[in-house]
Amino acid sequence: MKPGDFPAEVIEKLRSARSVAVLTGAGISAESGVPTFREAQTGLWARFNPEELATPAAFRRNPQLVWEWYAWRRQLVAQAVPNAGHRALTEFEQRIPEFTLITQNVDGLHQRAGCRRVIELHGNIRRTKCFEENVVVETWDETGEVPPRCPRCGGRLRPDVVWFEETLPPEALEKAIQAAQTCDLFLSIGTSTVVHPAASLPYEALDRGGMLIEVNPEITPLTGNARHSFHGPAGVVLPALLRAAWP
Ligand code: BV8
Repeated sequence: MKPGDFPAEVIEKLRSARSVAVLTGAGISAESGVPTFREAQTGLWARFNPEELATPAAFRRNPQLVWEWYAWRRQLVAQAVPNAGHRALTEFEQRIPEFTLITQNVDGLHQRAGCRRVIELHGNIRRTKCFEENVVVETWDETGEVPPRCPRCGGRLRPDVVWFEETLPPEALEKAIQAAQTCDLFLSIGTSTVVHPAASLPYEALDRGGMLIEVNPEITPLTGNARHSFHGPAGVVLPALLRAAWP
């Protein structure tokens, strides 16, 4: 995509916007080699659907299986580096007075790209917490037991992510809704917009007159509601949009 490919009203909106809110999903990390949620069911994990692995019930049923799935994803994230899409959003943050980045991703790549105002709606795979006490645990004895045990209560350890049927961190969700309701421009990037309550955020912006723009190679349930939908990879579209707005 070339800077000239963007409608003038989008460039004008970006340059004049006081407040911009962005929602990202797994698609923005795809070009960093982190499988999207749908793709995370490849190879030996193809036998499971995500909701089977990412729920408290799945962990109670087979804690070793769930821990190892997250250990596999954690090493993929550890090897990944932020891509041009992540870096472009960090530059947007530096040029827009009020910029809020809301992510469903648990990979921490936005922060590693230097983005400061990141709201993690679904937690972070690089943190670990106690399944019983629900508090983050920094260190534990590697006894070989999988999952390892909490050094305080002996409960099992789990990734500090939000599983299906678990409520989101109230403060993060409140801030995200606030940002969506008060933005001039809402960007939905690399998300299939099927998982709630994250998927309702673009509509919070729409309902209050915010301009909605989508970046996704595919059509999503949101596409029909977006003022503009740029069908390309985030790592290509976002740098081009940045150059178009601030040549
Ligand atoms: C809750 C962390 C209260 C863990 C995740 C209302 C209606 C229907 C259902 C519900 C509802 N409200 C609640 C529910 C239930 C459920 C839900 O939404 N279910 C869905 C499946 C219908 N929600 C919950 O359970 C939430 N909790 O509501 O608590 C409660 C309590 C008890 C009982 C009921 C409710 C918790 C949701 C959070 C779950 N945790 N992640 C982990 O990561 O392991 S969700 C996880 O999946 C991700 O975080 C993300 O949110 C989602 C995946 O979506 P995407 O990120 O969009 O990824 P996906 O692979 O789908 O798509 C990638 C997209 O990128 C594609 O469109 C593709 O085209 C595009 N793409 C690809 N390459 C690129 C690209 N785009 C740009 N550039 C590229 N290069």
